[in-house]
Amino acid sequence: MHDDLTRFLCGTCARVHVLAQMSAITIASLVCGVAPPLAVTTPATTTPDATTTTPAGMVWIPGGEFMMGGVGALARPDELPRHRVRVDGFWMDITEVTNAQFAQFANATNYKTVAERPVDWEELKKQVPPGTPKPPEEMLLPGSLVFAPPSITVPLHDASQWWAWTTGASWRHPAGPQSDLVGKENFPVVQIAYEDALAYAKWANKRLPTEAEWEFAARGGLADKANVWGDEPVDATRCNTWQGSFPTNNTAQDGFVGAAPAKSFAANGYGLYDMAGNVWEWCSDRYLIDLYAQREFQLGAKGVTVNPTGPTTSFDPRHPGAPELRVHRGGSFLCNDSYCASYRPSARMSTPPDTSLAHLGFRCVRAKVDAVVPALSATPSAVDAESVPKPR
Ligand SMILES: [Ca+2]
Repeated sequence: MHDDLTRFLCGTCARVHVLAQMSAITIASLVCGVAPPLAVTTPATTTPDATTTTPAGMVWIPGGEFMMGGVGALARPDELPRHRVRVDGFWMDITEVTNAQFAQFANATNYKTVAERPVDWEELKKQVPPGTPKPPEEMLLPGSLVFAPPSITVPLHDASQWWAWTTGASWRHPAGPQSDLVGKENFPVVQIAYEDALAYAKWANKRLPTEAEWEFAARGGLADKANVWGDEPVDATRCNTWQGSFPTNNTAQDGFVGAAPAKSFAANGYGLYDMAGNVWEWCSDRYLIDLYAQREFQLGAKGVTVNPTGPTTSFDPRHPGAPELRVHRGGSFLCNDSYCASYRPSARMSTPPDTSLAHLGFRCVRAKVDAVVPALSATPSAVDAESVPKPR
């Protein structure tokens, strides 16, 4: 019966998410050599006050202008065209939010994550074809999607081969009810839905980064580089990804079959850890696959998008039934160049806000002016191009 629910959920949520990963290599092959000319990241536009105390566990990311979008042959269509974006400075968590940090929040608030609640059929049925019958109650028990690698080679177009809906999976039991967090206090929290991340951020007097802020920070002050460390290709010393043949053989050459503890690999130029690989990180923006093309169409090739907060609608043809999709960035321990190179700072991915996954977490930011955390309703600025119609 769980297979049936897996199809329900995969058909609406995780399946497209993973299909997007898998299709990366195919899509990337279509865009070789089309990246615009290189540009230079400009100096900071804002700085923290001299009297401002650095928040614990955060680092100041100087604002500036940069070329947002994919560099090199692995860039996918949704990362293009590269275009000018300016962001103000902000504080950012040095690491992904850890299990220990999320436990502080959960213990203080008694918050229950989406995965710890029964599946809401009224919400789910909005994402499945009309007339889809309601699953049996036992299939709507709390749970989440767990990576369950097959023992034999499977076609990479069918993500249901390695994602399994698992009753009892949650951030407390990320690999299913038999798993726990003992000894993993410093690992990134996963099985976090978008609304869970928002709830934590509000409690912490922080917010999620916009995807522009996230990409600016991930680049670490390096302009026009394919990776957060430069143009050198990924290898097992750089970050936590998948080595071996996905999804059957994980050689863990980098030392980690699954997630790695925070700070297991070198920080980027801004002192941020795991901006490449390890676990995906939610951003605040809605996902729109051709957002960058629409920005260029509206502002021209030399136009500057300032502090973009994302479009007002979301759309991803890989996920046509989803009423809403949110962006996540950074890739994960499941990224492999055979189908996905999303450890790159420009890589974008979409997932419905009610979906949690075994490789999806987050980190937070705090702007200098965030004395009170603003609502994350994604209000476009006057000069950005985010209020664009849904493409057809
Ligand atoms: Ca690994």
